[in-house]
Amino acid sequence: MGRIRKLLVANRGEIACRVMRTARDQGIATVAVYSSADAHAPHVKMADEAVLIGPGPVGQSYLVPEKILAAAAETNADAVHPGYGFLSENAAFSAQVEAAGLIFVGPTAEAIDLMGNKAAAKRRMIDAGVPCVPGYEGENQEDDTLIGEGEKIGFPIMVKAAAGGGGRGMRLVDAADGLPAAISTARSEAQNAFGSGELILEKAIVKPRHVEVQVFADTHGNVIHLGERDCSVQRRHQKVIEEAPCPIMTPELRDAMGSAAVEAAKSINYRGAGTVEFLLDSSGEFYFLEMNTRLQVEHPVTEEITGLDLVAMQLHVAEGGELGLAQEEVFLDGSAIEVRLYAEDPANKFLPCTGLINFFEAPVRPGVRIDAGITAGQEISPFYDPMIAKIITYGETREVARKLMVDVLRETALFGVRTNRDFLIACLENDQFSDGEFSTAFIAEEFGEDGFSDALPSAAELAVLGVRHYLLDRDKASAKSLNMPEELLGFTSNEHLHSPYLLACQDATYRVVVRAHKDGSFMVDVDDATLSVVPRNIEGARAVLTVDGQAIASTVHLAGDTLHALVAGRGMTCVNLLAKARGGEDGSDGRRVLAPMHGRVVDIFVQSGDDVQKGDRLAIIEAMKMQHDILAEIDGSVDDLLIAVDQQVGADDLMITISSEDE
Ligand code: MV4
Repeated sequence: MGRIRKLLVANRGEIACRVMRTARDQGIATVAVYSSADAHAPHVKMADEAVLIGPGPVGQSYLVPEKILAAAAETNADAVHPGYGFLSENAAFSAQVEAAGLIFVGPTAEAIDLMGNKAAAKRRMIDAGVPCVPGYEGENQEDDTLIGEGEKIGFPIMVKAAAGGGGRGMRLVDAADGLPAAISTARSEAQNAFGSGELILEKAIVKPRHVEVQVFADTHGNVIHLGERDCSVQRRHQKVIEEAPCPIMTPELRDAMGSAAVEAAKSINYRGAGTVEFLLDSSGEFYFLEMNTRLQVEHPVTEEITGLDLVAMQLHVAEGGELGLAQEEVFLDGSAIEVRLYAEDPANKFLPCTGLINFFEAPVRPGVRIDAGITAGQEISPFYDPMIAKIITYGETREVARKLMVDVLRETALFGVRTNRDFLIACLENDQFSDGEFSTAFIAEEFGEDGFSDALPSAAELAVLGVRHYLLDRDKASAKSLNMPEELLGFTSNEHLHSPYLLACQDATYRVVVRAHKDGSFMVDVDDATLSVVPRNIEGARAVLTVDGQAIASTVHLAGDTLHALVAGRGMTCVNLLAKARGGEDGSDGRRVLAPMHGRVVDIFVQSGDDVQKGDRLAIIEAMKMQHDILAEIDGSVDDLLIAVDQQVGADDLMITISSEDE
């Protein structure tokens, strides 16, 4: 094994970017692989070279070892980092990479294979003296044997597929009479899902915490642990919030769990980064669950409290280097929390959402780290995981990190797809969470299984939405005509200008009337209430308005008819139904796409001859520091493209012509 000069990253999104960042820091050249759905993705832009490996579906691109190996050969890469997911825990892939004479930045095929089978892994752990949940993990899979063993264990029992993982193929059985049926359905499900019907049985631990230990091993026999992470806040086996250290950890328990994790890694001759998962019960007993043989999504919280770069350590160990860090030299300092920002709809059973991200701004300040693999202007496609970004905060204490996270999330404006942002804030502000007193049942118990609805907007928030709408309309009007009569701009001599809005917002409709005063303030009617609004500070997309004396921050982005807004830290989307009803008021009839205002073309997404559908984004114009999407109003095909990137356009300039099929 020698030095890595060129690293191929067999992944996409934030983890591909994360790995490349360290490689670049170390002077290692990087190769990205990408599917055609990811042609404009950040990981492709970030790499020194990029190889197209197939169409969007993972089965034809990121999951095909041959395509990755061909890309490595073509670019002369000498090492492959698998990231997480995809091929990262595929034993055959590790072997294939090595057979091709390349370094696999991960464990051997044997270690991956062994940990991929719960029965074999558990037998090995029991031999190594690692505490395991009492149960049955024998080779005899006869019904009578399993039922007899189940009765010995005592109920409730977990029936798990030996080849499963992460909660897939798992069943809880409360009493003896349910066991035979659970065994037969679990077996056939496991056979279908994993190609093996092998089962294990375990005593069920009630409301455990999920605590996992980060381990690291080199190829010289050195194995250390880097402390633990608490990942109990999960929804249907998908992690939502992770933190380090575990809030209820003691030095004694950490030593015991850490030593058990190190023994686990030693017993399988492990190398590289690994995670040993434990269940921790309410009495403080812990039990080995499984070992993940990859770098994990939540590794940043460990990096934050140890000050180590886990990817750098992976690369070093993969080159054959020694860890060079003894257990006594690992110090855990402070507290870190990570949340996973997903494109999903908490109000609709958390279903994943797809679509264009047209605005993404998160505050970057000391103690805040954002690992994102997507930028504004990019699509969340249906092919991949809906995780948009990981936000990590660090503080001297857990409470500092928690409060900082709430603030950061409140200020994170992400428009275009629904996200779990508000749900994350609700979790972080829940008393159980802030007390550190939670288990894997936290989300189900506190929020229910299938939904989380946003609160309805308050009158003050609606007043903000109304005024921001009004200001955008006024800017648009003034951009169209620089010598417009003052009264149209809202500065009438004595009469108030009266602008009615009908805002469809969070499933309800509100009548909001904005009356502009000549001193720049507003009176706003929201249904039956009247509020006074005074602009304090307006800077591009962001503004602070005082509503009846209370300062409210907001960030807005107008995409077509829809105003995406972050108001007082809450995300909301509203459509002005009156403007929608007026339609075509600006003279473009869909076939002739006119510039809505004076501005600069920052991006163009179509070429002559492209077919477009109503709603497709054609271009982006920037005016007054705000970006405006130009959307197709009709289905058709692009005839003329009269603009170029960076060109200035005037209001009502013809930019694009579209011919529709039914002409
Ligand atoms: C368990 C358990 C209770 N008792 N095993 C779920 C994911 C998979 N890695 C193992 N899982 C569990 N195994 C026994 N014997 C409870 C869970 C469990 C869980 C574990 C970790 C994190 C979240 C969880 C949510 C529900 C159930």
